[in-house]
Amino acid sequence: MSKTAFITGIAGQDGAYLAQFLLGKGYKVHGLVRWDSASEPYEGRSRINALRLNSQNLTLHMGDITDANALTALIKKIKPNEIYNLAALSQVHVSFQTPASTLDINTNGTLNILEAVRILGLEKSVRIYQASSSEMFGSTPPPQNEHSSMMPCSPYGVAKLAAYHLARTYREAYGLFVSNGILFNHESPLRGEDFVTRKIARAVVEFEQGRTEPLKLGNLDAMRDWGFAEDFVKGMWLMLQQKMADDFVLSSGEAHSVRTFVERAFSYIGVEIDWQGEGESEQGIDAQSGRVLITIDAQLFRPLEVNYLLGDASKAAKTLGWAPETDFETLIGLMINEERNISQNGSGPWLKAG
Ligand code: G4F
Repeated sequence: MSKTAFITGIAGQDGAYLAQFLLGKGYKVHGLVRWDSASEPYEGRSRINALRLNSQNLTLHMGDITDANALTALIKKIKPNEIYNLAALSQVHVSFQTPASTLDINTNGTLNILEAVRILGLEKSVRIYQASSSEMFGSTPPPQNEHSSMMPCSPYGVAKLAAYHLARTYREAYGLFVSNGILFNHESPLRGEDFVTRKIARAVVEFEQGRTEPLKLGNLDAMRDWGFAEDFVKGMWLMLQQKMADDFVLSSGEAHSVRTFVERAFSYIGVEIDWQGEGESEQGIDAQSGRVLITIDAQLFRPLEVNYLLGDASKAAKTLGWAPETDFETLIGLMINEERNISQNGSGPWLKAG
């Protein structure tokens, strides 16, 4: 008999790829969609539309991760074998402006899932994936793995760390099968437009098509371990296929600065960037034409920054047999190519027919 999965945050990048992956495995997939994710012109809508076209086995439910009663009722009705808790406020910079709602969504939202499973007595029949984050490591020096200290530097990181500990506590106290996936940055053409990789990929294509206004960026020197989201959702699923629940880092194992991402993305369209000036006056110039392509906007800096993330996913490799399949250069190329498709056709062939 086919398995049933419930994905909170199905309208997001990871939710869309995970739904596609699980549908391809014959799962019945139920997804929780926040009311404003389902309305135009929110970008999540296009991800959902793409999915809807593909399967009868997908059911979307309007709801909210912060509504404990409704969530409990929904889980009781769906009777999932697996729950993937991906719903979150995921923009780190926004979490500084909305710290209380970040904790409500990212921490209490997770608690609502754990409590629902416990209250409904589903401890033995449901497996839970909790979307933890490398932001929890914060200022801990690289490389980071499951044993590294957690020193978060944002309300987002703090909220995710509390959720991580709640998951571990429910695992030990009540025997819930709940695994934390500690995921380093993972990108794709489905990434929200205010994350730095998508912002850069989009701007590069716009420059290719005649954009004149420089791209404004913040901290160019932050180091991130960027992988491809589609590779990572397989790791989420693998975590729930193990005998025991556990916690796993998923990462590409390579770190690059934002500056390097910019350089490689422009180099993909044949433009070499020459950096001039310092601090807030620094500019990225087209080495050939002398045109200013990048400027710095102080407003895009965060009150506190995570400087260096580099994951060590050797535990996932050994235990899950998981490895990233898409390298940094390939990721940049596929993001730019899809951005070209989006600008020409209005949408890209992000999701394969499944
Ligand atoms: O793309 P970002 O906004 O991603 P960030 O903050 O690393 O968080 C992402 O990865 C986490 C996993 O480590 C997730 F948990 C989280 O939900 C999210 O998916 O920023 C990446 C870096 C930062 O250092 C930021 O300061 O890029 C720097 N940056 C420079 N200019 C910028 C910009 N970030 C954004 N969003 N926009 C800019 O203009």
